[in-house]
Formats: sequence, C-alpha cells, structure tokens
Amino acid sequence: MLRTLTEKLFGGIVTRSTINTMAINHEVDIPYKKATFGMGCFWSGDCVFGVVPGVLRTRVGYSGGTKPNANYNNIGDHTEVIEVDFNPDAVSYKQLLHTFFINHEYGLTKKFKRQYISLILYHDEEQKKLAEEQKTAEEKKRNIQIVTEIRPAGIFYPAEDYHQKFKLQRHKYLVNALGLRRNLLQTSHVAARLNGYVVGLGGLEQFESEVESFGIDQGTADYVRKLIIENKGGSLSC
Ligand code: MHO
Repeated sequence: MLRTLTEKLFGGIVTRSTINTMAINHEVDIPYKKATFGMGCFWSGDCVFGVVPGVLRTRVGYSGGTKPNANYNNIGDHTEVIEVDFNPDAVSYKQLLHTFFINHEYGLTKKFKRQYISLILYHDEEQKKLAEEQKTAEEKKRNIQIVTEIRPAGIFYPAEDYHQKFKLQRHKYLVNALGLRRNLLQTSHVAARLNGYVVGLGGLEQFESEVESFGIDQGTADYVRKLIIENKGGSLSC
C-alpha cells in the first residue's frame, strides 16, 4: 500500500495538522540587535514594530525604572516598552527610530504618566547618538517640541502572557493554527509579524512577499489577508 508523505516521514503517528504546526517558522536564526521603545500602551507598539521588514521578534514588558520585579499591577516607575530583535542587515536602527517617531498615538509632545511616556532605551553609544540626532531632526522638521526621554537600557521585565501579541491573541483561530503556546509568545517570528498584519499594518503586498516563508497553510493565510484588507488604515488605539 502506498503511504502518504506524512506517514513515510513520521510513521503515520503524526497528523497532518501537527505537521503544519511543525512547519511554522517560529524560529529564525539570524544575527540580531536589540532596540527598546516606549510609545504609550505597548499593545499597539508591538504591532507597529512586528511588521517592519527586518524585525525578527518582539516582546512587551516593563523597563526604564528601578522597581524590582515589576508587573502590570505593580509597574512602579517603569514604562510599558516594546523590545525588538532586528536584523541590522535588513533594517537600520535609524529606520526603527523613524517608525518610532511617526507612530505615537499620544505622548510624543506631552508628558504622560510614566507608564505611557515616550521613551527610547538605547543599547549602545551608537544608538544613543542616532536617537538624539533623530529627535532633534524631527523637532526641526515638524516644528514641535518632543518630550521623548533617551536613556540607557537596563533590566527588562517581560509582561504577562496576556499582553504579548495582544492583538493576535484576539484571534483564537490563529492562535490554534500557529500552535502559539506560552513559550512562543515572546519568541515566535511568525507571531510577531502576524500581530501587525491582523490590525491592518504592513499591507497586502508586503504580506504576499513573505507569506511563503511563514510556513502557514492556505486557510490561515486567507484569514490574515481578510484582516489586512478589513483593517487597512484603521486606528492603532489600544
Ligand atoms: N486601554 C487599555 C490599556 C492597556 S495597556 C496594556 C486598558 O485600559 O486596558 O496599558
């Protein structure tokens, strides 16, 4: 009797849906650098950075302050931030800064409570220099005063699972299709990208250019395509 490819590979004990989940490109092994930004509620910033080409992974958390073991209910003097792992050969820190400065829902020109301030936490002296330069350039270009704080990155407390890929997690269909278990919420490449696409960011053209690399099935891709179209130009509010 002829066996299917699936059976041949896995002795018939692995179902097709398991195969699909296994093929999903959660992990990318590409050299990366980190960038950390606070720009209001971190749910939206997670989406914004997740779809920037060259961004490999994102996670949200609390940083910038001194309170030990911060969490959502005890954030202390920390700020909600997005930590971005990016491939510096595919996207420059300068481009990430541009994304940061043009995507504030609030807080760019007016001080907010510390939880939501505009904040750049730099990881090296080069990032510090670029951040300061770009802040000044944006102020000049837009004739506004920007209140973004630029400080060295320190300890980062990852936020609760519920906050990671928040917009993506609203779609149980996708959570199941991706096999998005707890350990993947902060590390999955595909989850970071889809978290942006589901709110209409990135656009269809960009999605088509990389969907094959995600390892998702046709139904899952169609589900995301529909959301990209429906949510195009929608507001990024949390
Ligand atoms: N407007 C949201 C903010 C959540 S956020 C992660 C809420 O009130 O739940 O700070």
